[in-house]
Amino acid sequence: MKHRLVSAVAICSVCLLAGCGTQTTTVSDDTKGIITVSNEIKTSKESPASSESPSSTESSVSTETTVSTESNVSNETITDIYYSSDNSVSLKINYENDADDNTAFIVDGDTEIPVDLIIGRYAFAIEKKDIDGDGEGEYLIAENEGGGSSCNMNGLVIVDVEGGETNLTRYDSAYFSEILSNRITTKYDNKEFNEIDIYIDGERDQYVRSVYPLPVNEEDGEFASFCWTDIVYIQLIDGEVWLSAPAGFTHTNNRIPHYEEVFNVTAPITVNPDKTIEVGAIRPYTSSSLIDYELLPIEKESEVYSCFFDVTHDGIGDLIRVTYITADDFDGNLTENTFHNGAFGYVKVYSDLEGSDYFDEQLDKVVLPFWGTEYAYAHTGNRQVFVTTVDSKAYLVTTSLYDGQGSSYYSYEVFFLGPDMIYHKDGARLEFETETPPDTTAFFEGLNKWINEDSVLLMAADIELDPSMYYSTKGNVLNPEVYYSQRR
Ligand SMILES: [Ca+2]
Ligand SMILES: [Ca+2]
Repeated sequence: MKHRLVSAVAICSVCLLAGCGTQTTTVSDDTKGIITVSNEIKTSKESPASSESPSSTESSVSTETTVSTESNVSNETITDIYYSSDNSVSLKINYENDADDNTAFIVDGDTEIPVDLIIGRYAFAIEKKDIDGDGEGEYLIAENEGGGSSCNMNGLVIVDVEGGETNLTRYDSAYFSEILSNRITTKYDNKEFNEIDIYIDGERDQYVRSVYPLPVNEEDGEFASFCWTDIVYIQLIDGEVWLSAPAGFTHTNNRIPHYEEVFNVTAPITVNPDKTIEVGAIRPYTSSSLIDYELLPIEKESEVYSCFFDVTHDGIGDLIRVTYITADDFDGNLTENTFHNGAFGYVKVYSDLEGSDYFDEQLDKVVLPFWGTEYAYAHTGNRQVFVTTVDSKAYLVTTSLYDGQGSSYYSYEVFFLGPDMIYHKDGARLEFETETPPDTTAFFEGLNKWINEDSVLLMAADIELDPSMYYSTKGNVLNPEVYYSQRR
């Protein structure tokens, strides 16, 4: 309730002090944190700051500073401009000495539309998209209610400009915090090992089985709950809206959330034509989804294949490498090995390296992989990874097709990457007794939608097949069909 109250006050003060037209309606739905505000727009004769538009390889935020010398009191306006992904529209935020005087404008061609945003710091975003299907674009804005070192609160605002009126539909950060709190629950039964089971929509998560809170400080007491109130991100990626947040831990005697050692969640947000929204499947990820390992002194990691795909969807190719590990055996001969946690090798993604010089041998010492997975002959390393491009966007696909000891586990995950986040686009899971398989047609049809002639099989380790290891090399790039056709 606290955040919601603050939000409502902030809206009023911004609107009054900004003098941003006539507020014709204010509808507040306290149960949902949705607030609709409507006000008139003005058309600016100033040209938009399109010359400030950054190229796609640069940060999409630029800052202009205007210093007025008219009065003795320093009167400095700092302007942040946030561009849409195609640079066609932007959001201009003017920061004044008195935060109550801050103003926000949508800049669309020659039109400047004042918009009653809650104006915190940083992390705004804007996209234009036809939400209601009337042929006219609405604006999706990730609004920043406030930010700091361990605090970031985004809300989602849908701005519809119609007949000279600007209608805002707002879902504030408290609205999303509440959804996360309600849909993510925990069981802390294994206190001996500080293990916490995560349940999403009542179902125990298969992949993030447990998380480890900070070593419990005796004064703090023990783990109390997850907390979603201080950091909530709304991201506009590829014209889609995503919710993401790290889990904060609170302790029984200390309710200030800790964000170290956290797991993150992401969920797609569907914006309906009537401007209602739905938060889709919530997916948790730990930092161990990324890669963290050290080779033994006798081991050597070599690249067998590399390619560039933009799996972070920021316009710059990301380096994807497939490696294998060799080691000196007891007689000093170089052998393929399974010493290193049974790993045969790795698939690793390094963000945004296309066009830059890098040195194979030194790469891991200079740049940390953004994402990675090991693979091995052993059943624990039994997995497959390919990279694919669908609708001009690159995705990583991981599958696990495993039959063993009478049980079968089939799964696939389609995702793209962001900092510490995995944005899950599609996936399915099947678990069955190998002797009595269910109809797997739907599973493979779903997977096949992501395979096309440009897809690259990075590697497939599968002990059920002979050969049990496939991977692309520079001279022989494999299509995933080479492997999956045998598994259908
Ligand atoms: Ca529309
Ligand atoms: Ca990229």
